[in-house]
Amino acid sequence: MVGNKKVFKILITGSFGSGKTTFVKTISEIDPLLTEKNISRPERRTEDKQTTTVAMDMGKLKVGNDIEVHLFSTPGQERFEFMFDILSKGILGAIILVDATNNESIEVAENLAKKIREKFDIPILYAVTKLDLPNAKSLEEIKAFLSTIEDISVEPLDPRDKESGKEVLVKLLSKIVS
Ligand SMILES: Nc1nc2c(ncn2[C@@H]2O[C@H](COP(=O)(O)OP(=O)(O)OP(=O)(O)O)[C@@H](O)[C@H]2O)c(=O)[nH]1
Ligand SMILES: [Mg+2]
Repeated sequence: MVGNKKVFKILITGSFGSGKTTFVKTISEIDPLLTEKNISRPERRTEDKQTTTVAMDMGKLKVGNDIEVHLFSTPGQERFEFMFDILSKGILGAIILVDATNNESIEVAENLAKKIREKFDIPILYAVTKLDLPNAKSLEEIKAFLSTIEDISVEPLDPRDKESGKEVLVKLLSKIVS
């Protein structure tokens, strides 16, 4: 609590390039703290994605009059995995992004959910990105793949779109306060 304000720390995680940084940039009301560096592995670099997160993204927004949300998002590359423990300290909820165009993203998301569940008893949501792209799996297909994991709902998300981003965040917040 800061005055009457409740501060909710939320973790955003998910596979490389699933849209974590885009999500924080889109919904943050402050200029977000970003740690982007040029991608060193050429096979991971595309015209649309030249940089990757090497430490974290941090953004903030207000929801209603008395909730302040602090968003922390992880790097997606395996070699920065150690940041997970640092960033997840004190989180009240987590959003795991699943890239609908990348099959590996599903397995990564499930492993992240397990990792969060081992340490925290908090609400988690899966948010599926890139559903508009021609090579994307459908939301239903992704739901079917993820259905073995207990009580984590699967929502569509376009991290480039503020309304879409806020909708997903509010769904998570309502689970936290209920
Ligand atoms: N068409 C489309 N593009 C998307 C969508 N979500 C994300 N992208 C694009 O995919 C790229 C994602 O890049 P980032 O936001 O850097 O992803 P990230 O998860 O932070 O990546 P790392 O930090 O490297 O793990 C950006 O170019 C986004 O514009 C989507 O729903 N539709
Ligand atoms: Mg990033």
